Amino acid sequence: MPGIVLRVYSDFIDVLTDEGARWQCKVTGRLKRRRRRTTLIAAGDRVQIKPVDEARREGLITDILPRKSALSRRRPGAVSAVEDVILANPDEIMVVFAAAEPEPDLFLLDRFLVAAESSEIPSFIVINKIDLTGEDHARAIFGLYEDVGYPVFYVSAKEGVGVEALRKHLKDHITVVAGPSGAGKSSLINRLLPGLNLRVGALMRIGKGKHTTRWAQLYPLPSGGFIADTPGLRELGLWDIRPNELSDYFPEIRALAPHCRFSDCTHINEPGCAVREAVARGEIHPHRWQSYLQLFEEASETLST
Ligand SMILES: Nc1nc2c(ncn2[C@@H]2O[C@H](COP(=O)(O)OP(=O)(O)OP(=O)(O)O)[C@@H](O)[C@H]2O)c(=O)[nH]1
Ligand SMILES: [Mg+2]
Ligand SMILES: [Zn+2]
Repeated sequence: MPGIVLRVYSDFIDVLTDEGARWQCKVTGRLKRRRRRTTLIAAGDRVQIKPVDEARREGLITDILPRKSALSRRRPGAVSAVEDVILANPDEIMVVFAAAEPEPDLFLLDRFLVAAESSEIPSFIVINKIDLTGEDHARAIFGLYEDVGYPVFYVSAKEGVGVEALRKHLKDHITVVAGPSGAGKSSLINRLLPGLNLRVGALMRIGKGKHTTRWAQLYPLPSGGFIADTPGLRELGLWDIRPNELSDYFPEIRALAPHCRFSDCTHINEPGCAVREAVARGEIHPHRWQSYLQLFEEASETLST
């Protein structure tokens, strides 16, 4: 029976079959022994299952289909480069950051956007907790992303502000909700899907490195499709990005690159670089330029491993 993985927790995998039944499954030993440099199975993966116990809806996963896309990072702490799949087969990425608590880390935000661009998955940004700062203050911080061309929604999960506009934006496909811990991802999903009652973190926990959401999990939307909650990430190492392709993943740099003198310009030190000229004229935001330089260096360093 074909189905989709709703969540993976330790050895158990919840699968929703295309017929709409929920099964608790394990993976066959044969699949586990496959050589791989990526996550064996992740929420969002398409699978084939066979029943083991019909009455208890327990089954075995006999095949994991190739992923058509993935939101991934480099597995933290791995000796050699290993892909850590956050969610398999997302159609869209909703990047959630808080206007405050935790303080916004724009470098981390750029990493999420670059991860999305490199996987060719459309993304949009949601700034939560505007009740703490006011919308104007939030726009002053994040408005630069609107200038780059990303849709930005300003919301408060706590007060329900902006949630309707967000709901209208969701399509009947898989939207993965990603961002730092404590940004309010689960709180927002609770607003979007009343009755779900996902666990949200206690305020006192923020900043102490505790994650409230422990597994990525898909939730069916009444309008069709799924929304996927994921655990908050503190770091997002680049996965499979070469330095010379990085400029493709910054839309405002990508747009100018054809005007550089050299077609393979990396915009670091080549003469006749249209990108650096735009930086000098203030047409590329200084923060985004710093981010580009930092990620370029990181991509150059990890190239060899
Ligand atoms: N003031 C305010 N607090 C919020 C808002 N949304 C969420 N919070 C609080 O922020 C804290 C974290 O919320 P969560 O929804 O658990 O955050 P998360 O992004 O799911 O965190 P992880 O699961 O750890 O990744 C909780 O104490 C929420 O009550 C908001 O709009 N305004
Ligand atoms: Mg959560
Ligand atoms: Zn250039």
